[in-house]
Amino acid sequence: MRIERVEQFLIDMPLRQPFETSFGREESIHRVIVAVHSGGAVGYGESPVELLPLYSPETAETCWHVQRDALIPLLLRAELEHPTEVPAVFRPVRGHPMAKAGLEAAVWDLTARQAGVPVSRLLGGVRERVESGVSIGIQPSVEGLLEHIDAYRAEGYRRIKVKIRPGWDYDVLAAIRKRFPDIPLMADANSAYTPTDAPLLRQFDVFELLMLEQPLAHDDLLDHAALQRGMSTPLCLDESITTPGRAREALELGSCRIINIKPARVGGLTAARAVHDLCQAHDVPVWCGGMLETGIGRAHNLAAASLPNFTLPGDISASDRYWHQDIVEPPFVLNSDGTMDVPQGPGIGVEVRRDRLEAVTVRRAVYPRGG
Ligand code: OSB
Ligand code: MG
Repeated sequence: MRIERVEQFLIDMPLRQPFETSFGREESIHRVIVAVHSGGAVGYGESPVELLPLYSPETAETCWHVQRDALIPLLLRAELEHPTEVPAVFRPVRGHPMAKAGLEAAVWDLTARQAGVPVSRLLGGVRERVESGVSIGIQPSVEGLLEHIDAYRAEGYRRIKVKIRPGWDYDVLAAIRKRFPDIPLMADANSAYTPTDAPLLRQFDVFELLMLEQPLAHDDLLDHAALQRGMSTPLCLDESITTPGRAREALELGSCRIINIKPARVGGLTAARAVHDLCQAHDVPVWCGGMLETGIGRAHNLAAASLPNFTLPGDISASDRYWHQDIVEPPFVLNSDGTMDVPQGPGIGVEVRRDRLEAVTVRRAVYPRGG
């Protein structure tokens, strides 16, 4: 297969509710959507980058630049048999996993559409439904947070994740446990603590959390290993796992007992599957994280989450938890049992509404083969 044309869209899409984490507050998402064309078919992918390098070192502008000047020229010269060959095409370019992941995702969608199979099947997925959890940002008040938890529980979400940071942590978790003693609960610090906070973090053990996600530095493995040795709560790494190699190091060091796999953070679905396989060999469960994706990235995340070792509920929530109107149709909905269907149609199994995509596009570029 030859990619004949690549389109890039920088979008700015308002969130229904602002999302606040230890690193900042977002009211709308800025990210790069790509479309790859071949033989009259089109595949879509999403790079869930942000405006500023606060979660990941990548940004919307670095993604745009690296795709335009480095990755798209490589893709437009390649001859591909299968999407798993894309990482080798991109190998000369160091880093920039999200920029790579968006393009690779589009090739997965295109290839699966041409073969008439879902991306999930092409990847080796085994599940037609995955368990959904929800990630709740930092709220103006504890009472407000408890109300959100109540509402999401009523909708059916199977696990609640709350964002924490210094000053919004122990007392908040204690209030949640008082109101909801038994719910599957976890906390995500997005690297807001340092090793000197270990005595406080160890106190979280009383809350019997499913896990504590990325308490320490975004690129650390050693301090997490030391913290894990002193805590009964399983640690889960998100930011620190940027490649399958980093996952191998974390598993060898004992830096965590669970890994949050975001396909975009590790460079794409091929790398996500490699991290999944490594964790499975180490008996370490994984779950699929999210980056407030549009329906395009959400569909690719669902395909990843259909792999067998994704045994914990993921941050793959319904479209209406994020958007007034998603850019795909049908939107993603939560089943009453708290699961979400993995689309079974060709490719990502949902249709991209070009009119809606264009309505949120703030910059567009087209790159023809040989152009
Ligand atoms: O740390 O998992 C994270 C959103 C943006 C950046 C980082 C994270 C998140 C979330 C939201 O937790 C997950 C989602 O609902 O997509
Ligand atoms: Mg996280």
